[in-house]
Amino acid sequence: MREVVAGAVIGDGRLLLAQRTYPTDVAGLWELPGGKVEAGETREQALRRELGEELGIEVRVGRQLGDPVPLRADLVLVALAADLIKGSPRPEEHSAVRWVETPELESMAARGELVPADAAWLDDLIELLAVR
Ligand code: 523
Repeated sequence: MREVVAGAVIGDGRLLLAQRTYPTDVAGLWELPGGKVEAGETREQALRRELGEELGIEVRVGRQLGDPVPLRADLVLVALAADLIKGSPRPEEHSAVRWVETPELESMAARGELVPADAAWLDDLIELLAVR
């Protein structure tokens, strides 16, 4: 079983979303940025590496957010809360990034603009934003 780790990155009280470019079924939709955990890495190390490579940011990784979401028989997606500590996200592998507050997140979810797996965490994300 492989894991994909996704970061619920908070900066200035807002949540970071990144727009996917592939695969075609989710291209154009918005996700919590992250990627696959490599052999020998912890989830935290994988998330810090992916956010550095994809967006050029440094984060402090916190607790697991919500429940893991099965992607395929051999792949599961796990979200971790994180705080931006350094840098300003520049999309290297995404088409765009944006920082959102709860109302915008809710409208995006209602319009079906979130990657389906990530949409399962909507309530957890709203709760995370409420305590920041
Ligand atoms: N998701 C997903 N939500 C989400 C992420 C980061 C990933 O549903 N927030 C899915 C999309 C892909 C799979 O997880 O089906 C792998 O994510 P990807 O492509 O971001 O991971 P990489 O970059 O490590 O993997 P490859 O480029 O595919 O090697």
